[in-house]
Amino acid sequence: MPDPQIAVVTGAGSGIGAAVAHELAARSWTVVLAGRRPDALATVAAQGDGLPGTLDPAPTDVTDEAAVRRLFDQVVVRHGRLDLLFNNAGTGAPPTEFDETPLSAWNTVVAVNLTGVFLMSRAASDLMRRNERRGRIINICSNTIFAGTPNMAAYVAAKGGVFGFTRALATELGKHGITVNAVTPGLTASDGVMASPHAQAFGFVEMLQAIPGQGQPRDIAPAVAFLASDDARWITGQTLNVDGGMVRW
Ligand code: 4PL
Repeated sequence: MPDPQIAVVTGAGSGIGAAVAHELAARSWTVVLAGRRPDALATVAAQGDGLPGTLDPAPTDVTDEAAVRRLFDQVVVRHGRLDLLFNNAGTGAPPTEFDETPLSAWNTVVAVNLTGVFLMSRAASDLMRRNERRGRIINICSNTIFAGTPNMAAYVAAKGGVFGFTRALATELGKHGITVNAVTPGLTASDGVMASPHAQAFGFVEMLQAIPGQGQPRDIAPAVAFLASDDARWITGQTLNVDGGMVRW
């Protein structure tokens, strides 16, 4: 058996993060589950029992620089290297017109969705370079950056930042054998969305989709697994829209 490939997945305690962790474990990856809630990470690990790969919980807040450093120290000690960083952790805010968005909500949304991606990518690329292995970074963005979806300006702005950061990082890291790509899901029936007022928006987005139905985390995971695979080795700086055809651009 070849050595397993090692991934870090953020926001792994629920939704798209959990689905991607299971998809990678089904493909025999070792997946470090990063997230804030130890109980949720333990549940995701238990649900993956019986898959050929390994699920290794590592409680982490991606906005905390010291916690991010500890996470990658742990990756080195336990697994010795890193092949994939999947930046999935994200948060929304209650739907609000932009001029009624409190600064505190704006700052939280930017911290988790954008600054977290910066902190995680910086630490991960250090490790990928040091090990002189090819590496992959995949960022979860959102189709709202194309639609300009109303009443979520902080989120659209932060995800637009992720879109730009993906291109900038791809340019800088290509020479180190690291590809950087993004996936833009549409509204997805994840735990986070279903617990929020955004769950009310499915009727609207389904009206715009080419394919009827509600996007599920399992509909997003295979696209991420493809970008993580060697089949995607010549793809970098790209953004793949996975939304049932709501946005065509
Ligand atoms: C179309 O990523 O893609 C609402 C909330 N509507 O978070 C999203 C759409 C939301 C979306 C999203």
